[in-house]
Amino acid sequence: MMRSHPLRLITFEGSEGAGKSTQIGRLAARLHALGQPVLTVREPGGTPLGERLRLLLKESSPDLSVCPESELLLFLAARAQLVRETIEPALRKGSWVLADRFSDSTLAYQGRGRGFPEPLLRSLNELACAGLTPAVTFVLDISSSEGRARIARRRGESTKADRIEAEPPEFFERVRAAYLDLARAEPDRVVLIDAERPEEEVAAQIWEIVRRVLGL
Ligand code: T5A
Repeated sequence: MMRSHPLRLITFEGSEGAGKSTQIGRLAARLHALGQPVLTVREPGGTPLGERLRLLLKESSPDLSVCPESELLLFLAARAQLVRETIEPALRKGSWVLADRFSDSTLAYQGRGRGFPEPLLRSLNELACAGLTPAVTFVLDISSSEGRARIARRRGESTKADRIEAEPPEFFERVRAAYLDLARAEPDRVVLIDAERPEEEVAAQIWEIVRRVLGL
């Protein structure tokens, strides 16, 4: 299989409400302003199959039971489709790809959150990602209480938490710890960002790193 250019894939990770979508929007705008082609994608989602799987994965309903094994495989199915249908073709055309979650979400949520062993998840990720590794991964770090408060403010009173948001606080503490460990274990790729600061400050730090690491 033809390998895509690995250097233009940037992923954003972190707990709910950390500000990933917000920062992706800002970085995409900065790259656009420089005349750079940019594609933004989200996981699960980003393809017709992925968006349908997203609905199933987020639905919180007593009629729909999702065991941890099904959950894991559905996230991976969405990723496999996204890589082949969207990310690889965009990278081949020379576009930047900014991904709202990618393989590290599986390590954090299904690994530390649900308890699946890391070697298993790494080999499933290898299959789903066709060997693609992000050039840089920003982990937006936020306390689970602040992240949840942001989501609650955004959601308002009208809609209820989705299936994963409804997990107890300890689940999100484990997810956060997994991301911190990942940043320690892979410092050349994973950059930890304090996401409790104002949006503009976070964006400025990310932009500095993108410029420096990726040579813009
Ligand atoms: N999942 C996903 C897995 O379990 N395994 C996997 O392999 C994958 C891929 C996805 C769910 O799936 C799970 C993880 C998730 O539970 P999602 O709806 O895509 O669900 O949810 P998230 O990715 O968590 O995204 P969120 O929309 O919840 O959060 P974001 O994108 O991090 O935050 P954002 O930018 O929308 O901001 C949230 C609010 O905070 C404000 C924003 O304006 C917004 O209102 N905000 C700030 N406020 C103050 N200061 C700042 N610096 C702010 N930045 C943003």
